[in-house]
Amino acid sequence: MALNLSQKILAAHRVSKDGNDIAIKIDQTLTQDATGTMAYLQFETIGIPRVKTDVSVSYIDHNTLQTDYRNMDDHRYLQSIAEKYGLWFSRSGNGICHQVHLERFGKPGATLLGSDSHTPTGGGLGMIAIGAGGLDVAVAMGGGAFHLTEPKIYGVKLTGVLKAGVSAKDIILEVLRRETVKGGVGAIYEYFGPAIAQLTVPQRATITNMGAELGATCSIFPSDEVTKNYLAAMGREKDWIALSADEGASYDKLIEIDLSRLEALASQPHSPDAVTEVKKIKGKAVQQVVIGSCTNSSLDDLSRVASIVKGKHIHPGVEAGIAPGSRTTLLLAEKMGILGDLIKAGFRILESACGPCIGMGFAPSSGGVSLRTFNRNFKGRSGTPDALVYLVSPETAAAAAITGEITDPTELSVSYINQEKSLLDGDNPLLSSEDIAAISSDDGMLIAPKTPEAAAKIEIIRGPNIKPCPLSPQLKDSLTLPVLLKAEDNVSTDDIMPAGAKVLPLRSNIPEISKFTFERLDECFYARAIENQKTNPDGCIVVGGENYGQGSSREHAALAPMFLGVRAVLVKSFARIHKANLINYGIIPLVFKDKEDYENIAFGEKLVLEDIFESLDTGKNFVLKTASGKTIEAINDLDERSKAILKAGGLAAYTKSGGQ
Ligand code: MIC
Ligand code: SF4
Repeated sequence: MALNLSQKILAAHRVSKDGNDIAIKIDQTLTQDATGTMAYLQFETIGIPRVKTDVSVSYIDHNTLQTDYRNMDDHRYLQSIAEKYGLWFSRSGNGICHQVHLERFGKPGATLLGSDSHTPTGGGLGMIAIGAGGLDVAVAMGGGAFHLTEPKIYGVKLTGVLKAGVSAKDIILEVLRRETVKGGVGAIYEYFGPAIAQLTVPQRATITNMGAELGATCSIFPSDEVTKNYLAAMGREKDWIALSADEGASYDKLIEIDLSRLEALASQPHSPDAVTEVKKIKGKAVQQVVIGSCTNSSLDDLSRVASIVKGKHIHPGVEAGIAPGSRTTLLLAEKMGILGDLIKAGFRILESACGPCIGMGFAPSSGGVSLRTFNRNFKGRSGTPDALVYLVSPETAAAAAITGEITDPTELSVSYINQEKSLLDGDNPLLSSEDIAAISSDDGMLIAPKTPEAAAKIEIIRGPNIKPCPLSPQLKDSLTLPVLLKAEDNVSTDDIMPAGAKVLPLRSNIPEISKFTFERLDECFYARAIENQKTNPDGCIVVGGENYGQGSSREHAALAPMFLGVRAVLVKSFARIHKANLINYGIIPLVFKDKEDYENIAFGEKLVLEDIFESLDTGKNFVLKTASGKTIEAINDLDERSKAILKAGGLAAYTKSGGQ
């Protein structure tokens, strides 16, 4: 049978299948510092002396503001963990995890599990790269398989040729426009077609990265000559293999995009799928432009910006910043001379880290319009609650930086250095093969795994802010749960547990961070939950709409509610990673059988969830009784392993008792 590429890689890694639940072997893992501390605290409790993967990397890229001791305490903890347990350690300053992983470790045909939702960036190299909660990554580091619902595979056929000023970001924005932020739940997007040859690996990675915003399991490109040349430029040609779908392979759905007809696009506030053509919103005054994030911070991106701004100055009404994705990118940009062009134009050069993307500085002015090349524009994520954040390509961002208003880059007359070919192919007059080789082979900011003998002598360094992970409660057969929050559709994990400069330093301290739970939706939630714990030992329930828990993989969005007594979440539909995180921490994910029932539930009323064990044992739907005696049915679509995890009181307890 002809297989598509995703099916081939999944089949080569499958270790078991139970109905719709498949388990795959994980070759590589990555963590970043904001999710890493919890992942390694969990890993330590599993009690394995050394990671069992081919490659596991711990990156420092999120918490680099260091306004007090806490961030660096986390870094030191993570470095000592890497040294003790056989991991690579990417030091702060080396770059954003996904960009560095692409450059230094990603491998066609391999599987990668990362405790960050944008791990699918690796799909640009032909990997099955999936984002997950830290606990799932801890289990994978210990050699455990990763369990997921067997995904549907959607084919995306790219034809035609991009016009000048339109690029990879516009392709993924077009997919988002058609598919929406929940269109990809349970699916892999597999790109193919004649037009992929014109997309470099970093451009492909822009597309696979932002597939996370579709809710997708991951996205993938074939591994071809373009991939080979990229890996060769990174000094890693030996990691290359050719990979593509078989002739005649089929897909669960086919999407076709003619790149010749694609226009410059923008996601409007406050959702990545609120996509429109830039020309329809042009002329709007812009106060801020930021280029960077794991989506658009490659050398390709920087060079397109430089092509537009060279010899000009940032408009007086605009503040502009640029955060190159990695130290390698920064050094290559410097060698090519484009860094100078950006500095001369007036860009503030930010460090190679997540920075403004996760609200670590560079917050826009109040009510300000900020054009960003990032992947998420949820309300408040930038650090300014009423800012209007648009997600755009580097070309659209650069055009606005110069004109001071939203400007269609296709209307500018610009000669791009890299419209049709890679900057890294050795044919680039501004960058020789020798320069590329010298810069990309400098791994000075990566610390290699220690030998087992050296590792045995390492002491783990724990600062005062690093607190143990709280345990999930034991499950009861019947729970009486007041509705402490009734939320709308598309609640993001930023809404459940915000990030930003104030909250991120608390990622290793659940009691402290829990004070911010649901803060953006309801400032009183924490106080109410604490009060409820005094009178309702069973805990409480949260009710929500469609696509609940979209966005980040942060398990703090499950852990902190768990700590505050949330025992079940009842919604119209869930985002994949968040649902898995809830189960991992023993919170029951419930989905309305009849969505109309959402209207029948009042904030504050008590719902009684009955016969929980019977539902978990037999698979029958869950039943909740309202205060007025009405019955609400919730779908029980849990696979056998998820049921067992809930019964055990969470994944940690399940794993410790020998569960696979
Ligand atoms: C994000 O982009 O929201 C983050 C910060 O990278 C998160 C991870 C986290 O919350 O630490 C993600 O995407 O998973
Ligand atoms: Fe970092 Fe932003 Fe990428 Fe998340 S989306 S990994 S915060 S750059």
